[in-house]
Amino acid sequence: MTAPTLEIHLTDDDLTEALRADARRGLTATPKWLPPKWFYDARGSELFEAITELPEYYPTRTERALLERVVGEIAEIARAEVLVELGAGSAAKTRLLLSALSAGGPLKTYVPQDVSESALRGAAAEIAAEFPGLAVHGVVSDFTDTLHNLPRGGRRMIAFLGGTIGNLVPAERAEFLTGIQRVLEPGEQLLLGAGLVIDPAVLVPAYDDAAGVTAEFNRNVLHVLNSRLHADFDPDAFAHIALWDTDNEWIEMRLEAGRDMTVTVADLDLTVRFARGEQLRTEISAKFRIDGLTAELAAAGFATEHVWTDPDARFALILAER
Ligand code: AVJ
Repeated sequence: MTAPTLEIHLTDDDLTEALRADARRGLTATPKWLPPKWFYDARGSELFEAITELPEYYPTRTERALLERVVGEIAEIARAEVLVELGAGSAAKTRLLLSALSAGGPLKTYVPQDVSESALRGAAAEIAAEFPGLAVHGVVSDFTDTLHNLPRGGRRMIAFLGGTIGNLVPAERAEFLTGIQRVLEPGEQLLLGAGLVIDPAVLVPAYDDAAGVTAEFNRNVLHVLNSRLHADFDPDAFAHIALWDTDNEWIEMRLEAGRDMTVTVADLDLTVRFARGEQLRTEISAKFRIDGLTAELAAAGFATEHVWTDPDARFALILAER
């Protein structure tokens, strides 16, 4: 086995700098908001892993079962030499893809990308040990602006799984998909996992579980502000809210202030006032209709080759070609 290599385009200082900018912008806006990527420090990543095991949170297990069922077909159509996985994290679903793509296929290289160096280091080492014939080259970067750092050479498939595309608003999605289209050569592919619009009675509990794990995950963004920017939020004074926005067809998570409060973000020299009942938006998680998503892909220069869905039509895997 060859030892995995790691390329770092994003340092801890870069992350702090980006959080400073996002916090200043979001906390001084009306209404207040924060981007969802700041949930994921070590504790937030653990809480997310716990969410994926909740009875109410269907997306992860649905996508995994679907991937298990169709991964052979994907490998046959894709015939990729390089698998690039955006937001690879712990690379849990990747094994399925790697096994299928390397079984008799031309796969030579795996390129996991993530913002978390520690998650990536661990995952890259494990994968390299499990797939001795594979070159593993990790990239620590922010997927929204570091696509140009992805290695070239060899027929590539970029996988973006888990439904994370739903964290982007339509304009951001267009920019993101166009960015991917630009780094790909004609004939190279994108494998996209996306949650579908379903009954809100199933959807909403997935983001508002009975055990309160999602609530704790939501409040974790305040813990991140406290530790990274020396803010003095009292996270427990905020209530978790998850609602289905029928017009935009997305889940919106918010944190609602339980009382009037004045919060200081020391590293920003910023004082933020919350009125009792005021809500801070922390995430959107858009759900899609197949037609809408293939249209968005087409607008970004992708031709949809194949769409697979689970039996309940809750989740889709889409293979699209540049
Ligand atoms: C990791 C972005 C796919 O939107 O479903 C889980 C994050 N938020 N519960 C999602 C999340 C609340 C998740 N993604």
